[in-house]
Amino acid sequence: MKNVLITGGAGFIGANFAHYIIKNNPDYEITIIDNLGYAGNIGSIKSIEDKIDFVKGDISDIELMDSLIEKNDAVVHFAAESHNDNSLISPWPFVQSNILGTYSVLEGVRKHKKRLHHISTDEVFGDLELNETSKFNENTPYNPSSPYSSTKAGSDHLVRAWVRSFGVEATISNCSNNYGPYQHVEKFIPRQITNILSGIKPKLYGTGEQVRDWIHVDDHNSAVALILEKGKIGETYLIGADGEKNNKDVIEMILSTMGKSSNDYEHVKDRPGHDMRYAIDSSKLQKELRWTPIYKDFEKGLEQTIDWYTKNQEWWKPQKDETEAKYKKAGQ
Ligand code: NAD
Ligand code: TDX
Repeated sequence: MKNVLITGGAGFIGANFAHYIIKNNPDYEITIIDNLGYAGNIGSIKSIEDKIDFVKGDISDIELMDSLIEKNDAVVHFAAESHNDNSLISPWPFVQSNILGTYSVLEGVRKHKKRLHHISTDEVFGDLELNETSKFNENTPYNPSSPYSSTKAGSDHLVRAWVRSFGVEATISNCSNNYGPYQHVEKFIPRQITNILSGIKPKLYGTGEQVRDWIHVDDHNSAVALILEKGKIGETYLIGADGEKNNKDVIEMILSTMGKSSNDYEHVKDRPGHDMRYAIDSSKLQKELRWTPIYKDFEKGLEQTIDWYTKNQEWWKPQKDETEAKYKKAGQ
């Protein structure tokens, strides 16, 4: 397998995946398709522009996807509307990109008999209680809470149906919360880092007791690359690195790492339907494919991420004012 089509490769995880593949699998030929919506940033793949083909287009364009998929051996499908808060204001783009877009990808791989790896989220399982120890695994029933997670759940079901009904050669992975370079400033960790760098107080939703299971984006992507090569067709793999932390602890860690007082933040309006806790049991991936994460120290990974946002202000500054204006309107 050599020619790989990455959907959503100008977004956070897809762009990091392209960088990862160019570094670790130099025999792959990469094509990226991205519609460069608000979350797509061509600057994220600028340093590898001579090593990839870039196509600006929409994944729900069936004819375009058909022609791109025909020319490639495999598709790694990252493209999606990805932000919960946006899905609570305007759900339609989520239905369009996440459901119709995935349908279009599936029809392309079905027609041309190509390999697909579909990227999904742990949010399809809903949430766990704060005071329980259980984690999500591959047998956890689907129970999504938000328009975002329900459209991702819908896309997973489409993939499974295309595998069973049409013999499409696909795998699925569901990962926990990613952090690292090139993440849009609307997301929790980059929002707080760039707030501090802009002289704005970090914003914590509600009490901040909600728990997220943090994983460095390179660990997510090493797992995706492994599943693409060695994953069993039709299987789902959960990706996580035992990184549970509550939001209050993370915001305090960011403040103190950046030399500020750890209580120098504001509580703002909580997210409606806010999921309480996510936690991944990734033992299937670790045992069957021998995957292991590298970034085991969250504080160190966070320091590197803070350093990246400090040194790459020209990458995020153009999006900052618009993003904060949107949050201000929502009381957050
Ligand atoms: P992102 O919003 O940063 O990137 C998504 C990219 O897809 C953007 O570049 C956007 O322009 C593109 N895109 C969206 N709709 C498109 C369309 N119709 N046609 C073409 N391009 C389109 O999101 P991300 O955080 O990089 O997430 C990537 C994938 O990983 C998503 O499928 C998401 O559900 C999944 N995921 C994300 C996380 C996380 O913590 N960020 C965790 C688990 C799974
Ligand atoms: O300013 C903020 N303050 C705050 O307290 C923001 C933006 C968020 N939060 C809280 C909400 C969540 O509990 O931080 C937590 C993380 O928020 P997000 O970064 O919006 O991530 P989340 O909603 O958990 O979803 C993320 O992980 C799973 C990604 O955005 C999804 O694409 C992925 O599927």
